[in-house]
Amino acid sequence: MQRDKLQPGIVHLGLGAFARAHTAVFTEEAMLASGDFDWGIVGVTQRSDTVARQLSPQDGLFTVAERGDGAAPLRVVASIVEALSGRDNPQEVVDRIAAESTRIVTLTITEKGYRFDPSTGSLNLDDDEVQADLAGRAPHTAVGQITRGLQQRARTGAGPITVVSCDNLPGNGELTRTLVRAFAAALPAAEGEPLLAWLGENVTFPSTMVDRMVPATTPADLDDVERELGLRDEAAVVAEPFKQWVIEDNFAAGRPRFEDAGALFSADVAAWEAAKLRLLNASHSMLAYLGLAAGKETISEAVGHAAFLTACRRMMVEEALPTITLPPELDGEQYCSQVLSRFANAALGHTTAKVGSDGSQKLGLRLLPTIRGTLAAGRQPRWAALAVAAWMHHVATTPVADLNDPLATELQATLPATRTAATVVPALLGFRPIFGHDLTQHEAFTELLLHWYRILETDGPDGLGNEINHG
Ligand code: CS2
Repeated sequence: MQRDKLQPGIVHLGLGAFARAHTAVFTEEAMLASGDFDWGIVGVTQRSDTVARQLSPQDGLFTVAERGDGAAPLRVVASIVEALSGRDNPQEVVDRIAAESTRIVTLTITEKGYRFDPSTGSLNLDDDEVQADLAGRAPHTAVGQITRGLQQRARTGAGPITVVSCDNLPGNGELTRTLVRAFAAALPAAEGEPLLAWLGENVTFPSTMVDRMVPATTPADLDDVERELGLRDEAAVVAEPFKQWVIEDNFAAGRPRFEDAGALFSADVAAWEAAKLRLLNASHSMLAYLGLAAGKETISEAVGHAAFLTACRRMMVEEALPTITLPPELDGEQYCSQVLSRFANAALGHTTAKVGSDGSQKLGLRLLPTIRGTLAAGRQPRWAALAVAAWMHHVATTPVADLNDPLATELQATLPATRTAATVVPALLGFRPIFGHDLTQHEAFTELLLHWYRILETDGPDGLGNEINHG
């Protein structure tokens, strides 16, 4: 890539390992294949400045090291033209979004970064950070940064722009649009009303489905890359060879030719996203919590446990597949087998702790739709209930300081001092931000949770293995 040709055109919020191994790679490939170099990325870190500090002295360059069968040689990616710490330069982030040259904002901020209230599906206006952004400080939340950036664009006449969510959320484009509009609507009317009108005319929010397994980079990964590359790269990332991006083609101000990089443009992103969340992400979470209960450090070790593999496959085939409509291009059985073999990639080192983090934000999107759909069809969501019971066990047996979840304190506060199936299951099932109101009413579902939880607490993973194999 001739970097002097590269012009900034994209602001990316959330510069974690996933963004570097996915979005930045697709963007670079699209620019190389098409010769249109107007899509350099200004990357913004959200909560911590680490990645900005690692990338800046390297001029934004970093290595992607694929791990597993079919891995390509090391690759140095050059599509990031600048890395900014959003925490330390909040006004700069607004200015970059508002710059005339910026035509796309992409986001990988994880589920919790959206600060939405699952009970209303809209912005959590009680959130302290959201309130502080609304009160007029240089914004710290992603939704605040985007909305203030768009507001400045509207004022300066910088023109239309597209906001692209790349997180694992159903209808992520529509959700982002709802949150941005909710932020604008919560501003004083004299500011909010003209902004809402401008948004309607000038900003699109296509939905996307993103897929690539990208673990957190470890010091050992950096040493391996150094040996292979002959240079120390503090911002290197490791990833599986597979990558996929399905995008709704609804861009307000042009876009890179992502199709030249292998992305698929589709009018049916919702079906792709449902398939991915309820097959891949749901079983990922299941393996993470079963794996944590059995002392397995990585997803590949967890899926290597024969009974866990069976439970996972049966959840996908017997419960998730019958409750979704697949996009016509996708063969369900083949997709499930491919997902399981991707999980088995031992070279990736994807940890159960990482995938098991933020369960309160993930369960409702990945597992509960399958449970609700199966119950509505008059069947027992036996396997999905096992995944939820394993999550409950994880929450109830992990000290609050070690529970990696934005709602760790609230979850622990709902739990009684004596923790057995009979106390933990109803307490956690009554936790409304995750389970809402309907699921507590389902006796059959509660029974399934109690059944699995009892086995986990009394017989441990071996007993669980027997029960799964005979189930
Ligand atoms: C994982 C995902 O950490 C998690 O919750 O399930 O990050 C998963 O690796 C990606 O969605 C794969 O595309």
